[in-house]
Amino acid sequence: MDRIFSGVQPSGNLHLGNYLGAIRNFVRLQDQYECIYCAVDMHAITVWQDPEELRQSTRELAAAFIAAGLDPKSNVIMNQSQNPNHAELAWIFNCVARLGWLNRMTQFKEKAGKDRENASVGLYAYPNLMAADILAYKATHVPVGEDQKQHLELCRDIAQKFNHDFKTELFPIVEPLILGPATRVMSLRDGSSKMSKSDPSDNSRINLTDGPDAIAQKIRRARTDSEPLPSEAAGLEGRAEAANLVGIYAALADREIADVLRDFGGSMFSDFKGALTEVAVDKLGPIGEEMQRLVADPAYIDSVLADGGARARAITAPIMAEVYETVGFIGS
Ligand code: AQP
Repeated sequence: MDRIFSGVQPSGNLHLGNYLGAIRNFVRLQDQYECIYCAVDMHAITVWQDPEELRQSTRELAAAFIAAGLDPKSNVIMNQSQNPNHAELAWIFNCVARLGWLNRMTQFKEKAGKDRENASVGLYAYPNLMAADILAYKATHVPVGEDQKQHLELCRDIAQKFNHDFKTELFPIVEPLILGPATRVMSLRDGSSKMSKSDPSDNSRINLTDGPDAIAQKIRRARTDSEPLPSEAAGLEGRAEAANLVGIYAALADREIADVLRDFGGSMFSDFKGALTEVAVDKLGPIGEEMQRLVADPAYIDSVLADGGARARAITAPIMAEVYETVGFIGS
């Protein structure tokens, strides 16, 4: 059976983009693949995290995985730091990846911003750790949102260079799985920027823990234009905010965009926003409630993560032994 690895950073404010771009697809893929789903806490600390909040966000993310429908028995659910093989392989990949490759990564440029000199080395080398996360398991498929495409291309380059340099076929060339009509959910306040955990405006995103009132208020306040909705997808061209809301509706209602526009073409946003609120509350409400129930039992969450960690280490140990042998290290 092919193997999936994917991760989400436990950096708080888990949102609708993380759900539609990643977590929901994890759930849909769990019956077709052997899956490892990870709260990537080592990625999270590439920017400052308060230790107690990191612990809390890690448990919240594990709760979101389970509340969204992932079975912790048939999938590995863990936090990244439970398995030191990720960091170990990342070091080897630091020696395989080229500076020029990392210099092209747009996410580093966006996150480091103008204060590049002050960014952590970890933030810069983040894609090498991401490649190690995936390849330590010889995972073949990685479900992600659109924004991670470039990092996955780098992961393929690293696998290819390692295999070439050491004359081996040790690492698979991974395939991204970018699925559904909402692979890049945009901010509710600005249709040109991605919905993101780190956006200072809470109104820019729908958090998975938002209750019905907060969801309704954020959708009501979501930026739109003054035109009615078009009847065909082509009419969304150049209307980023409208396209975003229609894409979110289609994803949550499990319908095609064309089909949604057949129903809502000609409607004003006030009507459409009412329908969007209904479907968002209907789909996200039960997940948020279940998350709250689960995080109230940290001992249970920690046991899921520890069990996942042990199973993860058992998968990567023989792969790391192969890597050591290939690279010329003595020991295991
Ligand atoms: N807006 C989005 N639309 C669709 N998918 C998204 N993802 C993130 N934002 C969107 C997908 O969620 C998964 C986990 O992302 P991450 O936690 O690794 O970090 P990120 O991509 O940097 O996400 P954020 O939420 O925007 O965090 P910050 O603000 O810290 O940068 C990935 O599969 C990602 O594609």
